[in-house]
Order: sequence, then structure tokens, then C-alpha cells
Amino acid sequence: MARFASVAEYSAKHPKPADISFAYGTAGFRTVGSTLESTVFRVGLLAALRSQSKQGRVIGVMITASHNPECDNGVKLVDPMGEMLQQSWEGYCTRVANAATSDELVAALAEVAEAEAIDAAVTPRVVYARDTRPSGPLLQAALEDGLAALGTDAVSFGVVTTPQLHYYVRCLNTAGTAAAYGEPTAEGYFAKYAGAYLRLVEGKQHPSPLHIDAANGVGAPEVRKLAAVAASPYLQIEVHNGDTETPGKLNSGCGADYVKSNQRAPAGMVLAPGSRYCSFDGDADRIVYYYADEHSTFHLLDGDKISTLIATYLRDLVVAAGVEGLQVGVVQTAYANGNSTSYIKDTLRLPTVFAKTGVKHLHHEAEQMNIGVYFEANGHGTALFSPAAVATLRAATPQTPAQQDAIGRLWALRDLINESVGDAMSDMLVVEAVLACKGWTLAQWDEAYTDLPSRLLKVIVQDRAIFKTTNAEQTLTSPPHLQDTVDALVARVPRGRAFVRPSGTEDAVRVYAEAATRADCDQLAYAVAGAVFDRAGGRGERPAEFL
Ligand code: NG1
Ligand code: ZN
Repeated sequence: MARFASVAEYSAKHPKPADISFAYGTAGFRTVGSTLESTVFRVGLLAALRSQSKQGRVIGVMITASHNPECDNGVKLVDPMGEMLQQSWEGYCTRVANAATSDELVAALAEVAEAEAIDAAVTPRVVYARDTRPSGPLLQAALEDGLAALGTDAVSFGVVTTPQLHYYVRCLNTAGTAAAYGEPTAEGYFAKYAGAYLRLVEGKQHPSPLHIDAANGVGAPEVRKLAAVAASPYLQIEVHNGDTETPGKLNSGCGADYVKSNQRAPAGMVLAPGSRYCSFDGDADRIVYYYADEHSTFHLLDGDKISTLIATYLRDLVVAAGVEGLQVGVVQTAYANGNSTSYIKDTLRLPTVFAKTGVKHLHHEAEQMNIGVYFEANGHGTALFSPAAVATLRAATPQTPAQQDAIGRLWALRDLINESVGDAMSDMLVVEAVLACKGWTLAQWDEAYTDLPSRLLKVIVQDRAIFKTTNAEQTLTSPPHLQDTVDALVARVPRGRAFVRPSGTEDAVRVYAEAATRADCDQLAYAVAGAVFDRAGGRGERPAEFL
């Protein structure tokens, strides 16, 4: 096919490793960085086709492996409004990545072009970026070959956070329309979020400094730039784990995932009681907060706590605005702490739904809501104002100065929130703004509810594909009868809850458990993990720490 005439020649420079098969999962392709060259090259080809299928609208490509170890890398496509790639294309990506030869590759591309009735005359437009990983430059070069092979009009944004790239894509595709999102430049990004932040906090008490663990990733330089624009005294930050140069440091003993999984402070940070802390992950799309109390006990404010904080503030503003027709809802996954769900339902009295793991699922559920707040417990999330909510706000006629103030704050919050994707820097500013408006310390925020003890374990099995789930991934339908075993174990402990699902990003099965006490929770988690191990040919040591 003439349109793919150059593909074979370029592809020869990036041969596919024969013994590896790739899958486009929850977070795109993600595995050991040194094995990904052919895949990233092919993602360049796919990005071009995706852009052509969208009549030349700009598609994004991000090279990152987020919170995963430094030796890993990954690549994902960003759709025109800055959202995750439409699910129906994930299969194409997997097929194209696994074509064994150049001929097969061209055939796979031709299939996509035909299935999507792609017009070859459209010039594809793609923007791309990467995080700080050492394998990034080589993979970027492979991506550039893929883009060149299809004559793409391509622009690099260099080394930026994942949400910054999502922002640029949305800005480029909405420029000059009623939905214009902002300037597609670094200055535009910082000005938009810093400006909205200052509109919310001006006149409020100045917050104490915020200590940020940047996971030794791209968030470190970027948040420093943000702070320079947002300006003291409303945002004073101190960046820790900001070394993006020394090999081996990215996400090592630090970052949001480490802090959430281990429920402890990152390496090199001693928490002073009364001080305020947060951690980003390696590509700065996740954030968690934490502090130490006067007994130096560690307290985590995870994605659930951030979600309830934002939902509370939005609900208060909606009431204060006195506008009919605005309704806040919350989307969680099964990993949300049970007490956060009860708090949203029983105390905040807001509607809440469960989505499958992976932000694209939460995002889609939140889009169904009037104002939808969504977060994964690990700190990845944001909020969305539906077109209906925006129209209601636009038509509102405030009767009092208080109502006018509340409506102004809702607009400012909407500007402050990165609606394309969860964004650690934007989320941080939202949290800082809400805390400043409420005059709350982290401990006061933490008082909303107490987390039930929880435990997340990983079991390595022969073939995780045999694990199939339903009910927002909370119930196993395969292997047969394993769910009955889980149910029986759960029934034994007060407030017990546990579920098993295959990871979408790692070759492992995840086991989550919670219960009224730490001892019961750990007992339950390890009993379920043991059952999974026995039933599915577990690898390594049988999980049995607490039995
Ligand atoms: P998997 O590996 O499918 O559990 C993990 C996270 C998700 C999401 C993705 C993408 C947990 C339990 N799982 O997915 O929430 O963030 O990575 O990065 O945190
Ligand atoms: Zn991330």
C-alpha cells in the first residue's frame, strides 16, 4: 500500500523482540524500557492514524511508566480532548505492536485504516513528551521515526508531566472555540492554574510551607516553576526528592505510590509534627498528603480523602450559591476505603458509584454526573463540570453577595481543576485552596472519617488471564469457586471486605482486604492471597505472613 511505503524501511531500524508479546492495558503499554523500542515506534504510526481518523485533530503520545521502577517505561495515546485513548482502539494497538514482521505490520496498519475508513489525504498531527527516565531519549527517537514514516506534523513538548501533555492536547484542539481550554505552552499552563488558585485564596490566611516529595521525577522542576508563578505567600513549597539526574533514584523509596502502599514517609524525609507534606508520583499525575501527629504517628490523606475534601467544598458552594440544578456526585473504585464510601453516602449525602480500576473508567462515570468528582485511592483523580452544570452556572442570577461569591468560587474551581486528567499539581492547588478557604490544618481535614485498616497484596501466578471479574471488579467469575472461598473468609471478620482482580499494568493478581481491626484485616488479606496462590499455581513463596 502506497501510504505505508516507508513503514518497512523505518521498521527495520526497530525490530520487534521475537519472544515478547505486548498488550495495551490500563495505562497503555508498560514494561521494561529496553524492550519497548519497536512498540513505541509503532505507537507513532498509530498516533498518526488516530489523528487522521479524527480529521487531523491533535493526538498526544506520552512516554512514561509513572510510579513504576526506573528501568520500566511505557507509552500511551491521548485523545483530542486530553482524555485516554478510546477503548475500541486498544485492540488495534495490541495487534500492531505484536506484528512479527514488517509485512505483518503493514497489513495490521492497513486493517486499521480500512476498519476506521481513514482518509490518507489528511495530514496527521501529533504532540509528544516524555518523563525523566533514562530510556526516554531512545524511545523518543523511535517514536519520531514512527511519526515520520507517515508524514506526521509532529511537535515535541520535551520532558513534562503526563497531565501537562494532556493539557496541551486539549488546548490545541479547543483553540479558537467556545471550549478554549488555555494556551498550549508551559507559561499558559502555569498561568491558568496559578491564576485560578490566587482567585480562590486571595485574602485568606497564608498557608504554612508545603513539603513536596517529587519522587525524583519530572514533577520536581515543574512544581518549582508553578510556585514561581503562583508566588509566595500563598504558595510556599519545599521540594524534596527532586534529583532527576542520579541514576536509580526515580520512585525509589519515595513518591505517592511508595507512601500509599507502605503507609509511611518517603526516604530521606523526617516528618515534623504540625508540618504539611505531600508526594507526587514519577510523572506527577498522582498525589497524596500526609502528616505526623504530636506522637509522631504517620497519617495518610489519600485519594479518598482528597476526593471527599473536594466533594465537601463543592457541595458547600452549590448550597451557598442557591442555584437549582447543580448536583455533586463522587466516583470511586473498589479500592476506596469503606469508611470513605460511608462518609460520602451517610454524612455528605452525595450520590456515589463504583467504577472499574483505571482512570478512564472513573472519568467516563464522572462524565455522566452533573459535577463529578473522581479519585482512585492511590491519589489519581480530578473533577468534571458537565456542559449542563456550566450552562446552569452561566444562567445563574445571584440574589445576594454571598451567592455571588459562591458562584465566583465555583467558576474559579472549575478553572483550577485539570478536567482532562488527574494532575498532581492542579490537585495540590485545589487542596491548598480548599484548606485555605476552610482554615483547616491537615489534622482537621483528616477528622472527616477514620480509614478502616486495609491491606493490598500482590500474588504472582502462572497465568493471570484466568482471573475474570464482574461487579466493578469486586467479584470473581473465574477461576470457578474461588469467589466462594473469598466470601467465606470475608464472612468471618467484622466489617470485612476483600476482592481479587488481575492487574492491568503488572503481571500479578492483586488482593485487597479491609476489616474493623488491623489484625483481622491482615489475617483476611493473607488468607485470600493464600487461596489465590493455591488455586492458580502461585510463584515464589506462599503469602502467609500472618497465619
Ligand atoms: P492495576 O495494575 O491494574 O491495579 C494500577 C493501579 C490503578 C491505576 C493503574 C494505572 C491500584 C490498585 N491499581 O492498576 O489504580 O492507577 O495502575 O497507573 O492502585
Ligand atoms: Zn503516574
